[in-house]
Amino acid sequence: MAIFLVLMTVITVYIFMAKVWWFPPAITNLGQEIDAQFMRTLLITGVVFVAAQFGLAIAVYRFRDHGQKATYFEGNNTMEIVWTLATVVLFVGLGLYARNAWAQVHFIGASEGAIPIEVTAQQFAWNFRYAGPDGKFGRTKPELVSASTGNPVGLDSTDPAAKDDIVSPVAAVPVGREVELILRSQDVTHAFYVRELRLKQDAVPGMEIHIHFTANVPGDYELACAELCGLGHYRMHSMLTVLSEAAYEKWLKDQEAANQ
Ligand SMILES: [Cu+2]
Repeated sequence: MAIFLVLMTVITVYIFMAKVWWFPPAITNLGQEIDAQFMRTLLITGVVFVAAQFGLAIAVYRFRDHGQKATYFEGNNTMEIVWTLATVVLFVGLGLYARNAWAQVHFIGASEGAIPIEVTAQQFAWNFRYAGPDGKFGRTKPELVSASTGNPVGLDSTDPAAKDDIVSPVAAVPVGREVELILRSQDVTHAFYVRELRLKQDAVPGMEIHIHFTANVPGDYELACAELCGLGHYRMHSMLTVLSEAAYEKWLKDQEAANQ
């Protein structure tokens, strides 16, 4: 048993240190902050884990059966207080360390110049709406929603502001610019999740939920639905493409032309 404990601990530590199964690199400053917090947490819990498992292995070996009589004692109040307090200090301390990253996502809104993109989730697809040249989202009506006739978000064509709105099944954003997502759902709860953004947020029917990010590295990143939302959940995914400013402008123009 002692040998098993030591082996299990060494293998576990190796898997984490060698990053055998690891997440892809973060592409936002916030993502890097979250990773730093993750590493802090992992380091502290890792030290506690190794100490606890080795301690257990030593106890198992030292107090193995020599035919001696077992004795009983009532516990140790000082030890109880010490490890409870140590746990409280660690938890609160890590929480305080992370408050800045948490606040950036949940308490601080997007800045003035952020590009708004409306994200509509439905079983089992994503749609992204851009406001178009007028910078205004046009009216939508639930009764006009019809994916099969090419109107997945229910754009109302009688509203002039809706005419230039761009709807796309994939998302493109310019590198280094802040983007504000407005998350909506047409049916059940879905979740927007892009690993490289380190951002996961539910889309809830009847709510508009705002999140924001600034992607720093161009590339294609998979967007997966992270909420079990029905039988087709496994295939509910899309792509987030981070483009240079010029390529982004061109992409928008192409979408406009395609939407005409
Ligand atoms: Cu979903």
